[in-house]
Amino acid sequence: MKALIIGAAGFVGGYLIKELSRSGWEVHATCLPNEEIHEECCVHTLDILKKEDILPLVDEVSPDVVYHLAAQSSVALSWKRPQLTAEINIIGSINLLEALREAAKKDIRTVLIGSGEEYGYIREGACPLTESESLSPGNVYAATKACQGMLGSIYARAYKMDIIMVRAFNHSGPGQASIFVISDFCRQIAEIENGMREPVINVGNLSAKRDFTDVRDVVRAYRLLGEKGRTGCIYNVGRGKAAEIRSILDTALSFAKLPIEVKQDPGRMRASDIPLIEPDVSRISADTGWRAGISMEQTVEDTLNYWRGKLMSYGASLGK
Ligand code: A2R
Repeated sequence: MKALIIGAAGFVGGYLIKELSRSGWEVHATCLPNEEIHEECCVHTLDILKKEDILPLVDEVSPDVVYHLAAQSSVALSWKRPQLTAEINIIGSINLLEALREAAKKDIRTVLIGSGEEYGYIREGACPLTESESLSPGNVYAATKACQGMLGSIYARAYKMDIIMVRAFNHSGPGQASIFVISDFCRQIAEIENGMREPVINVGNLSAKRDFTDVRDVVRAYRLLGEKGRTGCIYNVGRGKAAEIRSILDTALSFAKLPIEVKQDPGRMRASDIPLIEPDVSRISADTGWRAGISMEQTVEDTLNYWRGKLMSYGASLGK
């Protein structure tokens, strides 16, 4: 099997390259001209807003499966730069779909990566959320991803294209930016252990329950969907068992090398925090056999060790 991963220089891309390569796939991956891809594969540069560049690349690589990861993926930035977010996530996706529609190879499977955020303001009692639950996006990023998914369904039906839509719930692991909660806790703990800050961890709402999956499980789901997913289908990807943020914090603190005080930071509280978000993952399980296998404890421990290593090499570079 030959894959073309669009937007592979981000958090998930490297893991997906490794997962596919390990499973014997030939992997081609794109990044923006100012980015780098460190995993072994055939690297191409591509900006999905330059629509004339996409078709020649697709025809040159002639992949069996295209994974579309390229996005403006920050919710916070989507409020500040709504036009940019819509341009990359909607127009960029249309550019890709149009190129795939015109590609010489007609049986390319496309996996569009969307988000659990698309469900948004969910009604009481809706969890676990099945893929048929209505979408009520609560931020600009989520709206653009819902739109991407709708476009995928439209192209699949209208042009008989082999397109699969994914709604990925929270995923985490070593290498993730510290704007995400597990990475944020782990980074703060590593900084405290390294003497870079007082032994106080700042936290937001600890009672919210969210569904966390290790990124290494998530990319395995993406591979299996590329191999066994049903054309035109939408798939939730998540553990299917939400955890209270408090329990994630407790797990992270249990790995800390010194006692740490917990401080609620009003700046980290969100006015409209939905108490529980949990997907139903029976569809992906039934169609591919996938289930999350890596425990939340393992994800937290590995992420903490990642930050410890990163701060150590940063310290070493400063001659500390
Ligand atoms: O924004 P940057 O400079 O970090 O680059 C991102 C890249 N990207 C683009 N690639 C091609 N053409 C564009 N016009 C364009 N704009 C941005 O897509 C970044 O390298 C990559 C997306 O990676 P992350 O933001 O790290 O997302 P992650 O966590 O790998 O998630 C993969 C997918 C995304 O569609 C998320 O929205 C979804 O999974 O949850």
